[in-house]
Amino acid sequence: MTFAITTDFIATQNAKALDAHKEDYSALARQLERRAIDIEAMTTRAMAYAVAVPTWGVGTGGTRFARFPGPGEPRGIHEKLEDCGVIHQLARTTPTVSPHFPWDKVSDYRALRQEAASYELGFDCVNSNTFQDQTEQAKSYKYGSLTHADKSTRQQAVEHNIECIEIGQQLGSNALTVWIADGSNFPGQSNLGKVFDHYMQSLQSIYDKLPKNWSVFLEHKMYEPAFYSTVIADWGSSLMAATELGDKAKCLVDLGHHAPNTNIEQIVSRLIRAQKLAGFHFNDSKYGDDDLDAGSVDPFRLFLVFNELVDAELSNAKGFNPAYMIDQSHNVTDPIESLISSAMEIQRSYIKASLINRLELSGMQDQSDVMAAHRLVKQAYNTDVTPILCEARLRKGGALHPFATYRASGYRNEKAKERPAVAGSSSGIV
Ligand SMILES: [Mn+2]
Repeated sequence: MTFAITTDFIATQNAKALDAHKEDYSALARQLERRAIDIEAMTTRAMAYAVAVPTWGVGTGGTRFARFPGPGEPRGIHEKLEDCGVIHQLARTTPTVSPHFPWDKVSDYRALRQEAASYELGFDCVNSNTFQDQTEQAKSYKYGSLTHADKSTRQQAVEHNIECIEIGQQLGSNALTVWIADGSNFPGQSNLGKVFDHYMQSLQSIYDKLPKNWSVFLEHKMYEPAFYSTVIADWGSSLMAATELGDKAKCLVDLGHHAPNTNIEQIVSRLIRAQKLAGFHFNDSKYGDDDLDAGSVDPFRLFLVFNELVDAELSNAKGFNPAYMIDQSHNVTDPIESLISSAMEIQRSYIKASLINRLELSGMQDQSDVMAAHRLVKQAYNTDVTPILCEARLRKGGALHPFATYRASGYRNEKAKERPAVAGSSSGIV
């Protein structure tokens, strides 16, 4: 019998905090009422919001310098699902997981789907991996995968992506996310035009195998591991590729894959207009990384991204149906705590952006009333919507305070006893 956090335990913890929560919720309801905002509508929106958790996120991450494993790390997909289940059980906003292959390979995917369902989890986009070599792999990806100079290496990478689609179909997924590490470290190493042609040919072969109702999400990344040029480095290359491929191809925005100071919310707006926004990989960064927890460094930027998303949602922008996923590396924290915290910050940004009166803002913009428009947006950002998030979790059977409840449960200590460390685990390396 493995340790699990029980419904009774959550209820007991919630009971202790209930009176204070009710007081805060009523106070916020009155505050929002003065601004003609119905708190119930916001709570309903918070309850409906969902973001996927990556299976690799529940393992401790690392850098190219070192990895410091934490206690009780999941040793495979089954334990990863168990941890993802806890995140959703407490925070109630991560009902799907995004698997990664070959890391999450099993012999029976229908059984895996049922196993996930036992934690009230479903499967989101599947992720392929041609950025590292696997044992038993014929061709190496050292000099590239989908854009490699050698045709048979490109073919091997294409076949892996097609296999991911087949696995995804069994898991109930409907999208494949493709990120490649291909690029170069030296001027002259590769022909910048030719590698893009190779990318297009390889992607076309994958695109042709997409089942009905499936999409392929193209993820760009400015640099790393290639440091001179990356084949799909920016949203321009991504949009070019997605446009050429067709309607089923869209551009995925990873918040950490841009140059510092890039106006990401504007990119989001452009992709929405082009009907090419696939969705997000949420994380945060200070410099050129993509590893920090969503909302931990620059919550205002996260809010501004959601300002564009909510605007598109409420104006019924054509073709707007983004997939939301967290993609970050947990090197110094308990991954479950980080993912709970990030899921709550993402949901918080969504609700804050929902507070903005769009009609009023549009009027101010039309009048070029600069400061009034800015203050309206800032007022939403400055509103503490915590009681709304608490209420949403409470109504969905989650924890009023997920972080505190998780700590009080002793889950990590129990798992440390059940899961002795294993050598060579690839979990968490992103
Ligand atoms: Mn990513």
